[in-house]
Amino acid sequence: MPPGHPIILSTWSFGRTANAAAWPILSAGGSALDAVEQACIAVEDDPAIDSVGRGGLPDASGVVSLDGCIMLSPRQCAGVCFVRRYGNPVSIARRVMERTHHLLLAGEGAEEFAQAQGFMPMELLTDEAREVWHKWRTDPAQLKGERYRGWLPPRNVEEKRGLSNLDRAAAADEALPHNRTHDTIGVLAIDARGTMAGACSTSGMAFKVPGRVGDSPIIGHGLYVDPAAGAAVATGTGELLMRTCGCFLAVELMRSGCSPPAAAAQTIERIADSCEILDDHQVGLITLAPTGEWSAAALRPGFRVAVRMEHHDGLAPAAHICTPTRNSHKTVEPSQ
Ligand code: SD4
Repeated sequence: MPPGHPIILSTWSFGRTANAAAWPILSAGGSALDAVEQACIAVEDDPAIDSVGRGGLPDASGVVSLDGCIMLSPRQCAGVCFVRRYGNPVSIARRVMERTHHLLLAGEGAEEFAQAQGFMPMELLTDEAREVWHKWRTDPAQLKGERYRGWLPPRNVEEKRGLSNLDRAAAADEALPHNRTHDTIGVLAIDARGTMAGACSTSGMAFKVPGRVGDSPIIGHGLYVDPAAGAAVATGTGELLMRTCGCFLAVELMRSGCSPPAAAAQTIERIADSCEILDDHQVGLITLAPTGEWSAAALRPGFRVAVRMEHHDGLAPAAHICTPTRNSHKTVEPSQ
């Protein structure tokens, strides 16, 4: 993107809220780093959004744990995971990036670091989220351990209660079963000076096994930014992205000459080739080149990207949806 023309891209319909919070920063000549942080904060701080920040649905034991990361370049990035007492993981991750030599802080250590940095602790579990968890916990199918396969959480529930807040045009697609749990806020931006940054934030899978951490706080899995090659951010079933180092793969494809549409499409096809894809799995991936060219791909229909730039503020569907016949995974028998 030529300097002077900022752009911000955020996952899902609530990405418009994120973009609206960040646009004043970008349009006033502010930094992409501030913009992506502010975009995530806007969604983290909305208790009505039950897949990010305070108000997120809890794990199987009823505890909310948050993950997030932020990235400017391989030298400037960090994440935090399994944060149970602070509501803005992306801001804590930014402090880890700016004030430590570490890349990832987890659990109690991340919380102690947040406290030392002056962040205010808060209760992340809202009454509404507790009620949804309680219903899940007492669901006969869950108690029998069949429908949810023991400890495996039911997928695709995270966005249910947020639907009333969604753009009406997108709501029908996003109500499809495979789109309902996949609501990480992932953001990529280029500022007026041409600097790229990215961030993502999530409460992860609803009713996950306590201790489960997904792709969103892990550099290279849920987010990757390399000013020399491009940036990618992802949402959806974290395990699929982690099995393939999804965002790193997308950026490496751009480094080796792929356009953003080709890099996004090839990454999604690789995921489908490498992993067992269940009916309600979803992955959405946004790719952005340093030139400002961007694209998105998804395993299934329904993924949308909120796009904001000068004279444009809208929602766009993924340009590429996974080829359906590709979902044939193979397992490898270990040698005796
Ligand atoms: C995760 N990718 O924890 C994140 C969150 C998400 O549907 O998108 N959930 O797997």
